[in-house]
Amino acid sequence: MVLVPAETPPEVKKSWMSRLKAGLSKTSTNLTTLFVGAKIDDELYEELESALLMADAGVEATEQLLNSLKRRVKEQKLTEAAQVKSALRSLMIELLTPLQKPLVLGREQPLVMMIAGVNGAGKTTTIGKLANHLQAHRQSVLLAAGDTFRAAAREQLVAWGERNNVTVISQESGDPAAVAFDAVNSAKARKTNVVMVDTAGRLPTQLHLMDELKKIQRVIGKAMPLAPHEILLVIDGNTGQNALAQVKAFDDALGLTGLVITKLDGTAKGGVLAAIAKIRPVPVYFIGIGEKIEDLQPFNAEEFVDALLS
Ligand SMILES: Nc1nc2c(ncn2[C@@H]2O[C@H](COP(=O)(O)OP(=O)(O)OP(=O)(O)O)[C@@H](O)[C@H]2O)c(=O)[nH]1
Ligand SMILES: [Mg+2]
Repeated sequence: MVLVPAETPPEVKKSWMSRLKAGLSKTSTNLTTLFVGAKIDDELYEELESALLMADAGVEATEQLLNSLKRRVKEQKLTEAAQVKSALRSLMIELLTPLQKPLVLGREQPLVMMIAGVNGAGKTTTIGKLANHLQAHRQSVLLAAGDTFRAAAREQLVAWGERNNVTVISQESGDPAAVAFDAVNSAKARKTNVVMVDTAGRLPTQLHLMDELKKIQRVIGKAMPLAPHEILLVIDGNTGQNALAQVKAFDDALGLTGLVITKLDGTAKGGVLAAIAKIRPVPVYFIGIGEKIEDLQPFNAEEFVDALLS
């Protein structure tokens, strides 16, 4: 069983798309106005290069897109700026499509997911939204409050648990690895489908905290061999080029299986997905487009590019 975006009612989807478009509107204005009434010349390519770099697409992805675009314009003998824009659309979809991968459910019981990321990226909120999403797909859910540093963090997860009517395993002042261990064992006993382990925010440069994450991962494996099955990194979509550094660092430490990009409803630039696709293509399972429980949507490359280029 997989998570299928097709089950989303059309009116909900429309509001998602408009929020995503609004969030990415600055980038999309930069990327689209340069084509208006333009001639296909060096100036057009230079403006496009600047717009892509400003959108945080990074040097490598920008270069690849420009080179492929020039080649395509030549091969297909394109003469109108609008045709070039549409060729860019196809190339961007090609670049981002490898990131589009569904989260496959039901392959383990319980399916154990560990959620990591820097401070304030949206980990706990994403877990709350995901709990709702998974329940809509008839999965029972258990949450582990692995952010044991702050009482407020625990309470925040408990509140999401109450909103979703889901049990939260927590300890007053426990070791996060022990909380995760208990949660997995409890899910095994209760035959729960999915366990999500929340973790405290940390910078990849805080080596002792990265070691702590590795310990949580290792200890989960003691409760259930081959778990955690999913290791998700949550990234704030407004982070810019540093998002790529985060993906690399957390992937090197933990072996990421997926990403969630949050806050794309804000003032995110969006281009960083191109940089991720080019340099470290970890699948993007979901994007966050708001603070509410329903504001999570599976990543779709074509929809995303259309939000960027329309
Ligand atoms: N607009 C918007 N806000 C979001 C989104 N996701 C999360 N937030 C907000 O971002 C803030 C931080 O979210 P948290 O879920 O607490 O982030 P966290 O990664 O758990 O933070 P720490 O545990 O402190 O590291 C909260 O105010 C959330 O409501 C989103 O997709 N859009
Ligand atoms: Mg949190």
